[in-house]
Amino acid sequence: MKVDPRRVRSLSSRGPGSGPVLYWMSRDQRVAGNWALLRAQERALERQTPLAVVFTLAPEFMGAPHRAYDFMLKGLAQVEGRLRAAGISFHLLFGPPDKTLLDFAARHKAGAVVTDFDPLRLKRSWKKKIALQLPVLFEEVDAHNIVPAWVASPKQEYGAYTLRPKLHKLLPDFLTDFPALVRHPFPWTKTVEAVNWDVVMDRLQPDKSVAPVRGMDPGESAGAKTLGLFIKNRLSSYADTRNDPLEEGQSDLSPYLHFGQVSAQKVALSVRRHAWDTPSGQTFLEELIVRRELSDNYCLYNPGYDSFDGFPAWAQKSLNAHRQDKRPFLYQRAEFEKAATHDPLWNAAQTEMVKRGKMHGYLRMYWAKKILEWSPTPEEAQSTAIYLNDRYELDGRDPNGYAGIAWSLGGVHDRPWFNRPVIGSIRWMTANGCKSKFDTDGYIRRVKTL
Ligand code: FAD
Ligand code: FO1
Repeated sequence: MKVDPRRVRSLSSRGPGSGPVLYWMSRDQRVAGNWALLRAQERALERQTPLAVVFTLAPEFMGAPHRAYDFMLKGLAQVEGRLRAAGISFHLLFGPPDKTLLDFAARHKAGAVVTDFDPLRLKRSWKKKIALQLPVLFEEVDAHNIVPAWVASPKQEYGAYTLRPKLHKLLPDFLTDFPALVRHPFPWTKTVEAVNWDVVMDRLQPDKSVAPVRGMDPGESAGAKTLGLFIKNRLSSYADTRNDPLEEGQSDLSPYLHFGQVSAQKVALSVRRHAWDTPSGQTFLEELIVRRELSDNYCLYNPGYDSFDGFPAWAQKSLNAHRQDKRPFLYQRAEFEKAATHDPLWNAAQTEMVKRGKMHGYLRMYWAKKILEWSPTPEEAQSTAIYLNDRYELDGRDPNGYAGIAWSLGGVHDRPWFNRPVIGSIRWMTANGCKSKFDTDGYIRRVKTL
């Protein structure tokens, strides 16, 4: 079964050469259920050439600390082993891809380079530079979204309500099973020695002040296990428990989805098998498919996805009208980072993120909205929220984060609410509002035991 050509976008006008095919893996760091890998193998089989996977390791990737690299590198070590079992070599390159990937492709006279889609600015700039210099075919495959982002919509959507019908119409075409990756019949020219993963972390010298998390094992198999446990123990009550931080209601899949160690399409297929027409199944699929793919839509079509000018006009206008309002509290970034505000609930949420590497989804909204209220300007609030989110969340540096913060602070994918001091018509959340939803004291106590 061929990879649907609608999943593929060419990044330059050059045709394939006769050499081996490279899959430049970046966002979708897995072997199972990976359309970019399947497309690369398709190209290699039709040209009867070897196939290699290349990962370019960028130090200080968007400020990623030790916590993120630990999870990612352990996952990549598993990818290396699974690829070797399929007769596909794995190569880890250090440094900016517009150098290292081009050198590698030239040295091995690559005939084609396939890569995975990512709407983030850094990735697009990498690809732009490479497309100018790579002398052979260069194409990207959306292996992250179930409906390829550019197929779902040609423009930025107003909200879930406008994207949802477009996705649902296309799901029958795209929410399909995956063809199997075959054992590659054309071996890589010379033997490839295994990556020495211990050396890699030393060489990276990541910021050690944000330590690896406990309790979430990295990699494809741990991701698959997490999915299995979610389906078995939590899916059936997801609709009732997902917003209560004291219930273990969420799937805990976001780190695996962020690093591409689990395929969202495989998650959707297994949820559909078990609970398609239940309220919990529908609620979960709404989050996994509509909300998640709405974030990619936002980052793909709005160049200001991480800044004030990405907000809708009504929100910019309203926030501007309240710039002179007296803030009830004012904190510097360092005080937020140390969870040193007057609000025990906010401090608990910040502490959960720092210690556990994953703040509960419901509290992320409250947490971000309070940063807006207690910062001198909306711009400073947004940069503080992004800084803390990407420094401590294991699933940080992700379109979901930029869209989630823009929703919380700037009304993106939301609508105007009643006008209030400081935040204007941005949706308001309060500690009392949280109290009416869950046992906030119990949550604060629970976080203290972390
Ligand atoms: P579940 O409830 O089990 O959901 C399953 C999956 O559905 C998630 O992994 C995610 O892929 C998707 N999903 C769920 N809720 C959302 C949502 N609101 N928006 C987009 N996709 C969603 N998510 C990240 O992956 N990385 C981030 O850095 C991030 N930062 C956020 C910051 C703020 C201020 C807000 C409001 C939300 C943020 N989110 C982020 C979205 C959401 O909170 C997390 O995806 C979710 O809590 C992850 O936990 P889970 O996988 O157990 O969620
Ligand atoms: N992608 C890469 O191609 N090379 C990297 O060195 C790299 C490091 C990295 C560190 C932390 C992190 O959260 C993500 C990282 N990614 C890297 C990208 C990641 O796989 C995702 O593609 C984006 O962060 C989300 O779109």
